[in-house]
Amino acid sequence: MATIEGKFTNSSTLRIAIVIARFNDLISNKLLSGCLDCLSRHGINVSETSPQLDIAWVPGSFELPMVSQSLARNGKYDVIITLGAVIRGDTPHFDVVVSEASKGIATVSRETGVPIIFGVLTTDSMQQALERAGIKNNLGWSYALQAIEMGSLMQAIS
Ligand code: INI
Repeated sequence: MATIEGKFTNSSTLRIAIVIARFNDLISNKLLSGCLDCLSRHGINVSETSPQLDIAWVPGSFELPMVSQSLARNGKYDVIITLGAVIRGDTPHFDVVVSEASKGIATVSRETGVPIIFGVLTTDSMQQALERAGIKNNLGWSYALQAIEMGSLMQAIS
């Protein structure tokens, strides 16, 4: 029997892309800083000149799947992290944006074979979003951890 699982001890070999939405950037920037903190503490070079990390900015969460697809197809990355925030109270088309972002990201991930972490906060209010982006907990940190695990797991499988 083989046990196949991701590891957190050899992250310095992972090639990572972050795709991040500018919409609600008060929140997405906080998710990004939590994410970078976790990556850095796991030995990943997060400097401006890092050869293992690229960050792509898109207008909103709706655009996350398309840019993730382009990055996944170029074969350069072991894992992609998407970051964004869709807030129901401020968004009449909340359901459309969330549904397109989540379905699109899942589809791209399956079709390209590159794991893509769904780091889009979907909340009822700005208060809830703030709580999940740093006031109580920073989910950006968790998304980074999940990315390390999935990137490492896929390396182990292949
Ligand atoms: N994009 C978000 O990431 N969050 C939102 O809450 C949001 N709202 O409120 O509409 C949002 N809209 C922009 C959308 O993602 C696209 O960028 C836009 O429709 C252009 O395609």
